[in-house]
Amino acid sequence: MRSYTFSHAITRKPSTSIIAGLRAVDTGTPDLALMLTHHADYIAALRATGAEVVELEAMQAYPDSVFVEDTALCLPEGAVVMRPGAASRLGEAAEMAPHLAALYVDVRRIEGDDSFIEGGDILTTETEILVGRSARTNAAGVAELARLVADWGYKLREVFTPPGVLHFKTDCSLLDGETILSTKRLADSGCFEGYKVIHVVDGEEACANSIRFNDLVIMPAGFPKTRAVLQQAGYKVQEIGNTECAKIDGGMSCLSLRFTPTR
Ligand code: CIR
Repeated sequence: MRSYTFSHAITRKPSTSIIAGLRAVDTGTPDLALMLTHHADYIAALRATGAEVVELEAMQAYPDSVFVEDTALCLPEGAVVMRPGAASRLGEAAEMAPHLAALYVDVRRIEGDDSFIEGGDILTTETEILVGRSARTNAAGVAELARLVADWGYKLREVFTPPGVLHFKTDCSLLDGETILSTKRLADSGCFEGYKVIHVVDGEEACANSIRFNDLVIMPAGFPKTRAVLQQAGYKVQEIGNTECAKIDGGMSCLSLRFTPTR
């Protein structure tokens, strides 16, 4: 199950510049000390599954650089360095490239001047790669990624992130080889036809951004109804505090790159 079993993860420490992180709505200043505690809990959860976690140093120049997921797509065959659509984040991707090159033989890049794509818009399932067009990810970026991964035998399907939603995975997560956790607003678009869908409970939409990482479903703390649904469905759930990242529109998937490099 290559889509949710992983030998490695990469994370990056949040820096003091986190207070300048991008956000759609201002709900207060993130508290770095509390965020660091949550971040350490998150890394401990990844490690508890047996994975090796590479912890990168904080980068002051990039306030949102804790959200490493947006900088790359990591597949067993190789990694693709993204071109983030947020101008303040473009440079983060190049900073990630050498760390990927240390673990992969094949590192490719989205290069077109007009191509923009962020990892948060990409959901890799067992059978395909779903990419949501969004304010950060455009048609040229999707087309360029489709060409790069076709070479490794992957089918890419372009879908659409709902208006006003930051990333495709803000609203969904992979739970296993055939099951997706999704908000109703995203699932209603029909993009998960053929999959089994578990809906997040109404009022708990913010926990749709969770991750399946080896034997764990790691979800943000504070969504007891959806947690109970997942536990009843047989998933082993681990909650992690996310109050500070949530202030700058971040969640469980954004905080890591997860992968098993095979070459
Ligand atoms: C941003 O707006 O880019 C950050 N404040 C949040 C990025 C969250 N990343 C993700 O969902 N993959």
